[in-house]
Amino acid sequence: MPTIREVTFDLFRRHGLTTIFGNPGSNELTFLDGMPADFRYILGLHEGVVTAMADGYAQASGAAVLVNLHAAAGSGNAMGALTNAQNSHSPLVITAGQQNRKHIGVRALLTNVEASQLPRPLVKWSSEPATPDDVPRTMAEAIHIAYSHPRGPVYVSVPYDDWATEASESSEHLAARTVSAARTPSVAQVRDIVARFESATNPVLVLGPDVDASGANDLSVRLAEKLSMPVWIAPSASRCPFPTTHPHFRGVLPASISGISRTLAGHDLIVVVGAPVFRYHQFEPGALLPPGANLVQITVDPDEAARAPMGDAIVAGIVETLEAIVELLIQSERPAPTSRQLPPAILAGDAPLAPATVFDVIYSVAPSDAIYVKESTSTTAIFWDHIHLANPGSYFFPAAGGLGFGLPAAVGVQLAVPERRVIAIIGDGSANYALSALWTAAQHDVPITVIVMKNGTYAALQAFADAMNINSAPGIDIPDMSFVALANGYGVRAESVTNAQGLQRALTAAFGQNLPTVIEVPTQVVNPFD
Ligand code: TZD
Ligand code: CA
Repeated sequence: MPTIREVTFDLFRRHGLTTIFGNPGSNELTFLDGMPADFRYILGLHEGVVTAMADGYAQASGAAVLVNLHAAAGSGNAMGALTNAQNSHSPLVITAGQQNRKHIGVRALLTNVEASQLPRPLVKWSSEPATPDDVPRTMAEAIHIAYSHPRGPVYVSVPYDDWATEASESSEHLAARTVSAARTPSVAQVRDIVARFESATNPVLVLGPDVDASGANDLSVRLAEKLSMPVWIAPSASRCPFPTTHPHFRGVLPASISGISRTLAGHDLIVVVGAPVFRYHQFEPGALLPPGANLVQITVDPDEAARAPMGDAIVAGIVETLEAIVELLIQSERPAPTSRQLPPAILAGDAPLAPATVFDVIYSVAPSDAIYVKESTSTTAIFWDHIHLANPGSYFFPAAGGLGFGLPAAVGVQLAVPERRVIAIIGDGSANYALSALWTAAQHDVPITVIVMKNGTYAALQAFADAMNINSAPGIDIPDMSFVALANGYGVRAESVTNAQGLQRALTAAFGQNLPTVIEVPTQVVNPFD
């Protein structure tokens, strides 16, 4: 009989899980020893980096991916990154090594005490198989749970002495199994929402990250056009679900209760697709909805549906639901929304540059299908006015706001989508939470272009402090860093630019070759609430 290890690798292979993002320890070596040649191992130097790389890879590829972490301390290091992966419904199949079964009870060094409890509540499901011969079945269960909607990270702890055990005959069925679920809404659900749309006089569409994750971007365009509706992106956007070049596009909703009801005033029907209602951030209480408005949410996540404080919800597949609605709707006679006014592009200036100028310069030289991974917190609103995204899968931002996502996620996205250029726009604060991702990029020649927005401070925190009347909090400025020296230390080419022309030249050079590049840009401090 084959070993448990052989059966498990075969299971992974049958599910297309042949890329492993990992950081090893002694407990993981028996699993990794003699890894089959058709698997590739991407080493990250910290488990937060490993997990965020895998998150970017999973989101950009639309498929599950394997993560191999060290036991307790290693898994603990991944928790921040798991907050984002959980919120983005990323199917990460995380395996962690465990001490020898005979050594767990005495808590030998590197034991994962109560291993299945450790990653909760940030994983959908976690387990440590009760017996060695249940490892392959548990791993199959993990894969099916990660893929069932709403997708999400799962965690399996395996004692290192299990892998060499002989597999039982019953494991032969595992690799061939499939699990599928119906995701089509009922006829009554579809008729109800179509009737609501048809009786509304001024409906509006609000789209969230799961529209992009489901590949329903084009369907959203058809829905918006059929009803001549304006389109907003749901607050705290972590993906771009709608072409921002489309005349119906209005922008990203503010992330506060009163900000949303103010922005959507005048609409009598708000239809939210693929987002929680709502991912608020700054606490600005007020009416949950504008006067006279009703809300309907279409989501893949029953939890998102249940916890919303207002409106009705339908839990079903996004593509399936939008297809059924678009099919039944008749074309509205309302005049179509016209394009919003955008600020003119400014391609000149000296350092410190305005963030708007940095984005104008990037947009003027970047390929039109570039993918942006963004983690520069004070410049998000400016980004949406200056960088225009026409294609699905073009934007990724930490889904739970946990910093340390951007740099490693850019590496993961680029590995998943080698045919498109990945541009990472990262704050000087954010870069430090996962800087060692640069080393992985250098080792694998992952050709990401990283723009570090160096304003010397945690600008978003300063803005919050101002808004909350806090004027003497420590720990907000971060001066005296050289990202050229830091990047060089990890083997990545880097330069600092002093004006818009220099930025343009540096970007053109970066896009002309197939290696990672870091471009440090001194930037002006901006207030994201202005
Ligand atoms: N730690 C983690 C893991 N996630 C967080 N969100 C924070 C701390 C708190 N935080 C924010 O929410 S924004 C921010 C911090 C520290 C400042 C980030 O600074 P930056 O960007 O330089 O990346 P800006 O544009 O200067 O704000
Ligand atoms: Ca900063």
